[in-house]
Amino acid sequence: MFALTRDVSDSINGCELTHVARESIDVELARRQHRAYEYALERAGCRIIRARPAPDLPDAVFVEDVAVVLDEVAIVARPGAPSRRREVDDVAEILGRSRDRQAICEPGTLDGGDVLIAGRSVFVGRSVRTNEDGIAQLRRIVEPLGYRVAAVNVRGCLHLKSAVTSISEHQLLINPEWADAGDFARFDLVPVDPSEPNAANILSIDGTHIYSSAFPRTRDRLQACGVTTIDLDMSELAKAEGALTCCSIILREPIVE
Ligand code: CIR
Repeated sequence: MFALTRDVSDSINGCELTHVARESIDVELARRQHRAYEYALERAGCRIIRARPAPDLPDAVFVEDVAVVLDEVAIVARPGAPSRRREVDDVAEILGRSRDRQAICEPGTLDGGDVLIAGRSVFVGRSVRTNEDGIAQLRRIVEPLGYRVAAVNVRGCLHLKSAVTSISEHQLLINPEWADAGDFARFDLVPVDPSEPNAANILSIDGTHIYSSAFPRTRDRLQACGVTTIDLDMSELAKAEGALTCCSIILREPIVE
């Protein structure tokens, strides 16, 4: 497996923020935390492929948002925040070397953080970043390939994957205040501890679960369900409103380097 990542940009203190107040980010500490994240990805069996650094693009580390990758096709996103649109070029170029590539076009907007893939189901959040046109374009690209797209509502957070992520094929971690549990009725749902609203983002790769050390109560809930986590301190990227899934794109097919 491969994980596409991108270094923390020098300009990260100019990042987009929607639901969190601006706090100073220690860039060097953010880089160390990001390296530890890459190391955890390696422990999970991924080979790291880094996109070229983009020092002038503050949010470039959050590669998840710029593409949605399925085995059959890479869909280049059109981020809802105009400041993030130039992030797509390098990542699209890398992905296009090894697979068919499609793109979300104006007037559609779509952030990869709003797309949760569970088997052949593709859940897309209607969020501040992803609009109906973006969802319709995604549907037109993936449904002919045998995927089923379900648009779901998200509230109170940035992206769908701030509210719900996969633990395994059958199990999701969810903040039911931010996404409706009824939209995910066929899954076993593990709700976050109510005192930890941001705790629903877990990065699960073939049975290895990478998680933030900021959410001990929810981690206890996960452990009670038999889910053991690799815990990382991601304090600096959390100040940029980023979580764990945001910092990589996981691919099963090789990338041509
Ligand atoms: C943004 O607002 O776009 C970035 N500061 C954070 C993006 C986090 N990405 C994600 O949740 N997928």
